[in-house]
Amino acid sequence: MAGNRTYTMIKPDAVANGHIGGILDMIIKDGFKIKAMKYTRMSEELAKEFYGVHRERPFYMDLVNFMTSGPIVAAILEKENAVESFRKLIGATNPANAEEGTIRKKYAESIEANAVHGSDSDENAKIEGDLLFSPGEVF
Ligand code: FUP
Repeated sequence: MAGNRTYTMIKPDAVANGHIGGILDMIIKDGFKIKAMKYTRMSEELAKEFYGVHRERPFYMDLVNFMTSGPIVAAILEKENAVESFRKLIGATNPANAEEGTIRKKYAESIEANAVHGSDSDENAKIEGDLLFSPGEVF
């Protein structure tokens, strides 16, 4: 059975460009409830761990540098079938391929500066949420 939680980040590009409000509005209007949220900046250590699966990829250090370049909004979201539903709302990784009406189509600049993160499985949603939030910060 699909889980009901996912993990997201509004990335440094979208924060710097003033899109926190616009993106949260799209998320809430799509029916997601906020279970946890914080305005923070990833340390290099945290970003390396978070994106550890991409360690061997050529874009890994650029990605780590980008994700630590400024503040982000991190959140745990709840909705039925949350992971799949949220991936649909954010659109393709590369905004050039993102469908109309998706967050990345509206707000992303490039494949790296792509405005938002969304977990790709229930398992990763749990791992990622636990990296950014302690149990007492989830409501
Ligand atoms: P997504 O799950 O849509 O965030 O995409 P991936 O897990 O494939 O990639 C994770 C992040 O790596 C993306 F958000 C952006 C970055 N990335 C690049 O910078 N270059 C690439 O060629 C692919 C991904």
